[in-house]
Amino acid sequence: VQTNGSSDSFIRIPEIKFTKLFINGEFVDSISGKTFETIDPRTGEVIARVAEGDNEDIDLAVKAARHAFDHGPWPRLSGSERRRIMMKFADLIDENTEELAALDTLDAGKLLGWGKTMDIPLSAELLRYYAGAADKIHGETLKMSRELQGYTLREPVGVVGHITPWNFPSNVFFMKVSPALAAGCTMVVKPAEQTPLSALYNAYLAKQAGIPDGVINVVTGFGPTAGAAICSHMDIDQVSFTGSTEVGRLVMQAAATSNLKAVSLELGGKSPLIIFDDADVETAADLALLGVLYNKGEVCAAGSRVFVQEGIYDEIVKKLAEKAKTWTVGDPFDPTIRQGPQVSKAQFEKILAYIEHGKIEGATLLTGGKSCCEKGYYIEPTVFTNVTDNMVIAREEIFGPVMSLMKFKTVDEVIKRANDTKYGLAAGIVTNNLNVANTVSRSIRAGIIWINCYFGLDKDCPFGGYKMSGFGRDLGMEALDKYLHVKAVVTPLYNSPW
Ligand code: TXE
Repeated sequence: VQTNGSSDSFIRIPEIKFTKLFINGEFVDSISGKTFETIDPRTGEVIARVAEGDNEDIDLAVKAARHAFDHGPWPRLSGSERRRIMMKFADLIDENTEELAALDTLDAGKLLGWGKTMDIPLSAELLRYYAGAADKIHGETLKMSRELQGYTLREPVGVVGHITPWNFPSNVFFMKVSPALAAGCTMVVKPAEQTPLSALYNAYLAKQAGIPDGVINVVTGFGPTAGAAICSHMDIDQVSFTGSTEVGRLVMQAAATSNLKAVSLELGGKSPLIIFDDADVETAADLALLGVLYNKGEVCAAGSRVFVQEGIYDEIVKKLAEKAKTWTVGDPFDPTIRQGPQVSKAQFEKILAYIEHGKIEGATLLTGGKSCCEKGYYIEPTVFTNVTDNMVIAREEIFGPVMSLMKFKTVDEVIKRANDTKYGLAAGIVTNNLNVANTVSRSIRAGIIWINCYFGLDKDCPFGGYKMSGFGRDLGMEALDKYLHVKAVVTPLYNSPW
């Protein structure tokens, strides 16, 4: 592991322009006047204090969104008008790429280089992708079997609550906001308390683009207060949540005991990457490291369980050890660094506790295994070998740069073991054997399968889970459906009495 803390010349800290709630087109203080600290994970120091929204602020934001939905222009505009405004919004995201990427680097410890070339451009592309669909939302003519004629309309579901996590603050914001905008919904967004800054900046850009007041409201604050208020609100029609499985359960409970609002959940994972004997060792090792170290392992689809077939196992172990040593950890503003700090002290400590657990359970530490750098929440890329299926590090989502390596013999065996998890978000397969790739991809119960790649994801590719990884899809045209009701309209065909 190479660390870097020496030169500050590459760091350009962005100015923090927006720290208040964004309700009905205005930046306002929280009703209580309370604020909370957002922390720089590179140092543990405070970046800024941000307005702390609670029940009453959510209520105000919902009233604004409801008014904008029931009486405002947004749902009534033609699809092409909505498209035009969303395209403008996307252009503004592009123009502010530097600033937005730097905010996520500061708030979440994400690599600035990746933010500028991947996260923020994808955010703009998400807006454009769904903008392109805004004028193509239509129903179908029904083939009725009796003497009736019928057709369907697709109408916006109404006021949507989006609750987002801290690992991809910009991308998840736009994965949810863009299709909801295209559908004609209005919304309240509650970003994660660890990373509130880019969401507020996005709200500002939305206004500049001409999104009418009340359509996008952003209430920063904590989960058990502001987040819970969204889930139990009687006037929110749908909630779209990305976060932990534990909180996903609370979201459903609150929806069930309030107004039965529709729910979609994108939750955790413990995804398998399966490397077969015929794989190229170099490529497979690179994929395995990327799968678990990308975004410092803070990825719901991380390939954290790596199954390697026995014939290639020793070579892969050797290669992983070599490659992990060259993986640089340090300041995420530095373009030469590959891994920044974990998002928060809580996550940092949680990951280190899992690493200790792995050692106690008897797994062998191949690389890493401890924190690094003088300050901040940095952890070495950590690879455990000799992991067994029932160890805690093989079963629970660690959400950090920690790989569990396991050996297998046959295709049937690895399918069974890969599926032996409560999660079902993603899986990777490395092989040149088409039959094996086809058999395994159809047998794994997960929402996305990557063959000879990992994180092959784009705006057009539906993303979501099986089992306790949740339900409903973000991305792709499937995500648009989430924000649309289907209404059937029926008339008699020949003046019949009914
Ligand atoms: O998640 P939370 P945390 C997993 C990952 C991580 C663990 C804990 O394993 O280590 O979850 O992270 C809001 N009602 N993922 O504690 O709490 C919260 O404010 C309504 C996987 O940060 O689930 C934030 O906006 N909302 C994941 C969002 O939920 C509530 C991404 C996520 O936070 C709430 C993040 C409540 N009662 C963590 N309590 C993924 N799927 O990518 C919290 N929130």
